[in-house]
Amino acid sequence: MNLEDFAVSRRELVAGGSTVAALSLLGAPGAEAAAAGVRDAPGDDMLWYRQPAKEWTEALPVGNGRIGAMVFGGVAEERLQLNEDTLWGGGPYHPVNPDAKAALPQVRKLIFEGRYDEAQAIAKEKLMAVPVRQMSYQVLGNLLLSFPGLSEPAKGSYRRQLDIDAARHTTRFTVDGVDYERSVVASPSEQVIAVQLKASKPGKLAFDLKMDVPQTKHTVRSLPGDVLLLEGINNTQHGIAGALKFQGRVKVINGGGTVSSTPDSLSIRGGTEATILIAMATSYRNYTDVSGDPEAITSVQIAAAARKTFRAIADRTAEDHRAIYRRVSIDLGRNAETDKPTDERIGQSERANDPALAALYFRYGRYLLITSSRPGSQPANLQGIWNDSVNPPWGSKYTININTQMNYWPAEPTAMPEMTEPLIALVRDIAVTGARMARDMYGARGWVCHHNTDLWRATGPIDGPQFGLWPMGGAWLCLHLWDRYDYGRDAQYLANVYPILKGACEFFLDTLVKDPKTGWMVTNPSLSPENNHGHGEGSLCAGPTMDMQILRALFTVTAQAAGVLKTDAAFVAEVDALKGKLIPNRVGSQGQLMEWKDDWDAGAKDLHHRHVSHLFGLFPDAQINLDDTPELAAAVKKSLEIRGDKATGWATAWRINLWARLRDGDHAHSILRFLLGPERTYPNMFDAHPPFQIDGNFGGTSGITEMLMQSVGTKIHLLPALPSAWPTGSIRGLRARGACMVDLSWKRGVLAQARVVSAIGGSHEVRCGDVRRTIDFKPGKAVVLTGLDLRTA
Ligand code: FUC
Repeated sequence: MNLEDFAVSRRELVAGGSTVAALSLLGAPGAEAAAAGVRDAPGDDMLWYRQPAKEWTEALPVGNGRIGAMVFGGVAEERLQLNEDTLWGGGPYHPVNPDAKAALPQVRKLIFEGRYDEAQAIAKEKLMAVPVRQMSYQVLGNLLLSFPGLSEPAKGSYRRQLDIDAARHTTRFTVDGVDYERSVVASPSEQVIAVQLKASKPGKLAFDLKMDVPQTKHTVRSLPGDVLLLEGINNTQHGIAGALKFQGRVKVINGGGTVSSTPDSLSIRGGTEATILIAMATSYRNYTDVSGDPEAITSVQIAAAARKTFRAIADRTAEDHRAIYRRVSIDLGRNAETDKPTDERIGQSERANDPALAALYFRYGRYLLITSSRPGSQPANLQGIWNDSVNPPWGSKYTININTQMNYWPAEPTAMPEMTEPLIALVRDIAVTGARMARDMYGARGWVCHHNTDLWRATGPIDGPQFGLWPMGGAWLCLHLWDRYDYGRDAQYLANVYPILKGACEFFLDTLVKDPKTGWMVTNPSLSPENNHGHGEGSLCAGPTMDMQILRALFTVTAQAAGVLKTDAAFVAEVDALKGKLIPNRVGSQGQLMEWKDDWDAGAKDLHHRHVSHLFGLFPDAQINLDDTPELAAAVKKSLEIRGDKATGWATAWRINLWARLRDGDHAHSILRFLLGPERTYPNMFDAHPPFQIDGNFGGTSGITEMLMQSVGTKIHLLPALPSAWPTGSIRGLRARGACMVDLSWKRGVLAQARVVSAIGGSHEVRCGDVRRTIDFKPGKAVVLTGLDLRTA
C-alpha cells in the first residue's frame, strides 16, 4: 500500500498553495476571493458555445495537473474523455545501443570528412536507441452518460462554457420545460474529477453510466456502493512490456432517485440532482518503480471526496486555481466581437478586429499550464494531459528540441513558477538516466538527453538519426532550471539544482571535438533540429549554430550559478576556456544568420522549414539582441524573412516571440492573427500543429507577453513591441528577472503608467522606447513610472 506516499504527494500539492500566497504578497492583483458558482456573462474568462462538441477538438479541457477530462457537453449523450498523466505504454527500460560507443569515432570521422550519408547509415545501425522508439502517453477511457428521454433542447436554451477563472465547465439547456445543468471540475485538493447533474423539476433526472475504454487489457464492472470500476494493465510498446496497473473508479452520489446496476453499468432514475466522482491512478511511483497501488489510491480519494458536497469541491477548485490564475490580468480592449461564441470568433479572427481574442488566448494559455502541470504531476506533454488515443501523434511525449521547452516559456514571466516543478523533477530524473547514457554511449562524464524523453526518462537518440541524434535536449532544459532561479532568486534552490547544471557541462567537456578544418570545438554527431542541410539525405553535421548557442548559454549560467554559490572556481575556468573555443554566431552570404558551421542555408532542402533553431540566440536566449549585437540581430531578421511567417502551430508561435524581440509589434501581431485563425486554432482554442499540439498555445501566450514586456538580464523593457492593433490596454502581475513584478498600462499606443517592484531590490534598467532609466530598487518598495519619459512619482 502506498497510502503514505499518496499523502506525501497530496502534501506537495498543498505546498504549492503556500508559494501562491508568497507571490501575492509581492503585489500581484486579484488575491481577493470571488464567489464560485456558475456565471452567465460571456465574460473575458469564458470559452462558450451554442452547440455541443462533435469533434474532440471542440470539447473543452479540465484538469488538475495529474488527471483531466475533455467535456463534450452533449444533451442526450455526454462524453467525458479521461486521462491520468502516468498512464503511458511500456515499463522501466534503459535504451542504450550496445554498439554505440565503438561506432562513434567512425561516425564522427565520416561527418568531418563530409560523408554525411555514410555517417547516417552507420548511425542508424549502431548509434540509435534500442528500441528506436519511445513509449507513448495513453488515453485512460471515456465515461459515457446517456439520458433517456432527452432530445432537442428548446431553441436558444443551450449553452456550454468553460470558465477559465473558476476552472469549471458548465452545460445548460431546457427540454420540455425542465432546465438541466451539468458542471465538471478537476479538483487539485481532492484529486478527483467531480460532475454535478441537476434538473429543475423533481424526478426528472435519469441517466445511464458506462465506460468505453480503448485500452487492450482491461475490465469494467459495477460494485456495491454505486461504483463503476475500470481496471487494466497498460500496453506493451516497441518490445517493452506493459508494467503498469491502472484504475478508474467512478462513484455516483445520488440526490433523491434510485440507482440500479448491470455488471458493467449504472442507471439512475427519478432524481433531481446527482454527483459523480471520478478517481484515476496507476501503479507508477517513479521511472524505476511501478509498485504503486491504484486500488488503494482511488479508494481513498473517492472516500475522501464523497464526504464533501459538489459545491465545496467546486469552490475549493476555483479558489486553488484563482490563487495562481489571478496573479496576472490582461486587457487589450473589447468590442462587439468579444461577446460572440468562441468558435465564431476564431472562425472570423483573421478578418475581424478582436483584440480581446488575443487576451483570451493569453489567459487560456495560463489556464492550460495551471491545469496540466502542478507540483507532484508529470510535466505538460505534447498534448498537456489531454489525449484520446493509445497511439497519439508523436506519442504525445516530451519532445525536447523545442516543444517541451516552449510549454514552459510563459511559466516564469506570467507568474506561475510552481507550474515548472514537474519539469524540474523530470530534469532531475533524466540527469540520472542520462548519466548512464553518457557513460554507455559516449564514454563520457556528466549526463545527456537527446531530442525526446518519456515517462520512463529515456534519454537515447530515437526515431532516426536525422531527428534524434542531437545531444542538446537536456542542456536546453537546464536553462529552465536557471530561469527558475533568475526570476525567483532562491539560492537554496539553486544549490540544489547546481549539480545538474554541472553534470550537463561535464558531458560536453568530454565530448566536444576539435573541428580539423577550423580548430573550433564542436558537437559531433549532431544536427540542426530537424533541418536537412542539403548535403546528403539527412541532417547530421558537426557544430550547428544552435548547439553552439545552447552551450554558450549553458556555460554562462553554470558559471553564474557557481558564482552565486561561491563554488567550483577551477571548474568554471575550464568551462570558460571551452566557451571561448565554440563557433561564434556568424552572418552568411545571404545576410542571414548561418544555421550551420558552413554557409549552407541557401542550399537547404526546405527554405521555409518550421524549426528556426539557430534563432534560439535571439529567443528564448538573448545572446543576440538589437542593442549589443545589432548586425547579428539584422541577420536573424533576414533568416526570419527567408523562412516566412506561416508554419506549424508551435513554429508560428516561435516566430511571434522572435519578431517581438526584434521590436516589430505589427509584424508579431500579423503572425499572431494567423495563429489565432482557424488553420492554427481549433474551436476549443487548442493549438493546431496540425494535429493538436499544446506547445503553440504556450508559445502564443509567451509571444503576447514578449510584445508587452521583455526581461533580459537586469533590463526590463516596457512595451517593446506594442502593435497598433492594441492602442489601449493594461497587463498586471508579470514577473521579471531579479524577483521583480511589473504592472503596466498604455493609452493611444503610449505608456501611461508602470509599477515595478523587486522583492529583493537591486539595480535595474527600465526602458520604454528610447528612454532608459537605471533605478536602484529597495526590497519590496514599488516604483511608479509615468508617461513616455518614465517620470517617477
Ligand atoms: C518535432 C517537430 C514536429 C513536431 C514534433 C512533436 O519533431 O519537428 O513538428 O512538433 O516535434
